[in-house]
Amino acid sequence: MPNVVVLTGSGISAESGLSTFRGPDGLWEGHRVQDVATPEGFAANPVLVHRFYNRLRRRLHEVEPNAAHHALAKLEAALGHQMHLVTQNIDDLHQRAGSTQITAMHGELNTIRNIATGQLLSWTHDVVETDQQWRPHVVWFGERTIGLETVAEKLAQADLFVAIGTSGTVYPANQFAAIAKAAGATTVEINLKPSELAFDQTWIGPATEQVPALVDALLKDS
Ligand code: BJW
Repeated sequence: MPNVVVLTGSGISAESGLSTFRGPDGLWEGHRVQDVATPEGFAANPVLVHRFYNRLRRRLHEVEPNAAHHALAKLEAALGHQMHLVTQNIDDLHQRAGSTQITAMHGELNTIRNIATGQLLSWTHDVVETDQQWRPHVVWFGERTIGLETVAEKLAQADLFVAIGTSGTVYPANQFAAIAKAAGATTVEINLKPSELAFDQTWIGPATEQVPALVDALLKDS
């Protein structure tokens, strides 16, 4: 059985109805990135930032995991601890599909963090817009990503690395394919169009078609 590391980005949730970040209908359309996705933006205007994330959090109640999320949960059920899922997404669709071995490296929309103490609280509804004690538990630009040590360990042991629905524009996730490759893994990308990163194989097409096909191929081989 191979050790598999899967990295997902917003493209895997697009067919569930959630916006990706970059592109014409991107999530940040109408907002400057520095206003809603940086600690400086939150310090300057917490009302705007809470309103932005409250709207995203509400949207989560309206969407469901798709065939790609379910296929990855099925792969984990077959491989157990030999599969690790690293997601850049802050939605909870992998968890709702049944994946459990997850590093949510950019945080989670359904968790808020106390700014003074660091305490985490599960939170599925609106935060009062004027609240300045609690912030979304998401990783903004310039902040340290979550669980990087675990990810580094998993990449070092990987036989197969698969990146799904990510543009590869954001550091440090855009380094993972090269790290896995250097450790001896085969690298595969699934995307509507190839990103600018180097992979051994590129599977072009929607995640809801390509991910179940890849998982079926892996399970047939193992
Ligand atoms: C489909 C599909 C379908 C569509 N099927 N595919 C210069 C200045 C300042 C900082 C930097 C700098 N240069 C580099 C940096 C570092 C910075 C960075 O990378 N910036 C670049 C953008 C320039 N990175 C950071 O700051 C990170 N932290 C860090 O480096 O810390 C260092 C540190 C160390 C020690 C102490 C302190 C610090 C943190 C990055 C945090 C990113 N956070 C965000 C926002 C989260 C909150 C929110 O939701 O608002 O995370 S940014 C945003 O981008 C989000 C995503 O997770 C991330 C990646 O985007 P993703 O998922 O790839 O989406 P898209 O839209 O780009 O791509 C979608 C893809 O899907 C496309 O390819 C489509 O084709 C595809 N697709 N439909 C298959 N159906």
